[in-house]
Amino acid sequence: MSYKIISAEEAASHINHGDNIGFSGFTAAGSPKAVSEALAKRAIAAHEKGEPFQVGVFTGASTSDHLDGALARAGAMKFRTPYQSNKDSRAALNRHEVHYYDYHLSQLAQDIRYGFLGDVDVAVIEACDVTEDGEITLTSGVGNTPTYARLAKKIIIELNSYHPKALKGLHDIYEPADPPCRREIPIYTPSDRIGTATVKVDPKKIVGIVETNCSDGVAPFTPLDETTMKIGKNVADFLAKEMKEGRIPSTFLPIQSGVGNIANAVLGCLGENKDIPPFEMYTEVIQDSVVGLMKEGRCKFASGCSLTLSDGAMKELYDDIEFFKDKVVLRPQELSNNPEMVRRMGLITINTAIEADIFGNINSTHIMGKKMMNGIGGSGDFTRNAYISIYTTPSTAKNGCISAFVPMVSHTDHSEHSVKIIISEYGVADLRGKSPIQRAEEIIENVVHPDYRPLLREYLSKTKDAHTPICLESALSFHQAFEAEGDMRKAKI
Ligand code: 0RQ
Repeated sequence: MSYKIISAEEAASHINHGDNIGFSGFTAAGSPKAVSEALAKRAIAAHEKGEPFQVGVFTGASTSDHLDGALARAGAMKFRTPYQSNKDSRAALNRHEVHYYDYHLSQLAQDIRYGFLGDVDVAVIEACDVTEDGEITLTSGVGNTPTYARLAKKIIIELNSYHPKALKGLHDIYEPADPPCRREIPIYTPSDRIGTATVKVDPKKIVGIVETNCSDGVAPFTPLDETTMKIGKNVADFLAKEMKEGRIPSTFLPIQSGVGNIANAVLGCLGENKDIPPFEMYTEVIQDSVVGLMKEGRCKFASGCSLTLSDGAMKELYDDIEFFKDKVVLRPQELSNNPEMVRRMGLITINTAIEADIFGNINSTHIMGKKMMNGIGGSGDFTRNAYISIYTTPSTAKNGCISAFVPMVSHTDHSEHSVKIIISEYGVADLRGKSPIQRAEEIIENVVHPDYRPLLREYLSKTKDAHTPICLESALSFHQAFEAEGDMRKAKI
């Protein structure tokens, strides 16, 4: 190969203060690991000399501590988009040290192409292979890489030998044309392939290759607790009943499932419920549970943006790559989360809320309306366009001192007009076709923790002659009680 093999430090020296960098990957999967660490060291050295050094960071979604953590601790980020979940970057953006643009994952690539967010100066791309003519085979996550690679003035490749070259053929790389020339994206079922196996770039833009051998380091799931299992079972029972009663076709519909323990439990429960036929997924993150479900024949196909798998699950998949290769496709997030496909294929979408209000508005992002947790991620892409949009949440947090169901959400990500079903460990609130007062009664009686039902009934009874009976004086009383006394049960309605 005629590309120059360089150290991570030399690679970082190609990046200048003020540059915008597009990083490959989606979650820890496929995110660069070495160049970001070297860049953080470069920033620290510059700061010690009294020189400024900060870059703009575009990613697919969250990354790993090698990227968000290292750059946040070094004070090396001036700007960050579209989603993060690292504790140090979360702290930095809540302190306004990093300006965070929390944005729908499906839309970022096109907004960057439209020129809304400035240039992409450098793309840093994790690959398992690259050819002389600039064909890059990505690793476990795609994210926005095709757009970053095409727009960047310079490209740095992290060639990660942890991932086998046999991954070639797993990816489906495609960028839609921009308006006014855009046509429909011709994906009609989760397994349709419409693009190329590799990201093609001008080889002259590749300034060097950094060799690594490093897993994505995704943590395995914690053992499931009783609450999580009940939520999973409630989701599976609800979907089986919908199918039995003819509101979901007997062939079932593709599933989108969010990240985290609850999402993992929900998938496990769907797999176990034999009233639900073997299903397909059209989702963004393919998690550990999917590997087992595929081996058992319960999940027939998964289209996603990343294989966000713990090392153990990744080994299972890589050891049997030929079995999985015709059952998995990895696409750019512009396609895995595209509203056009979500609506066309009729996705059943399942995401987790931080809190919901009794009228069905959802807060996915802000703690007590102020502090950013992670970001909206793909939840908005999916919820608005779903066949059935489901939100799951435990009914309480922090030993019962926080109710997940409040009079008014302290921040709105998904409105009452898009949310169809809410599920907690207590049951299912079906909001379809219901007025605000009917939705409030459905939520209070079916999913709220019994400790909080009397308070919410009292709140609802306070305002008469109003289509949406909110009470301005006590709409945020649950949050005020938590901030003042550490317990929402002390709310004054
Ligand atoms: O706190 O970590 O201190 O224990 O919030 O809560 O219940 O463990 O839930 O890890 O699944 O995260 C919405 C953040 C849920 C996530 C959110 C506290 C709670 C705990 C985490 P601790 P859980 P999860 C596809 C779709 C947006 C993006 C999205 C998310 C911590 O699912 O980021 O949907 N979603 N993407 O104790 C104060 C409340 C609270 C609360 C929970 N009401 N007030 N704290 N907590 N409720 C994926 C992608 O887009 C990549």
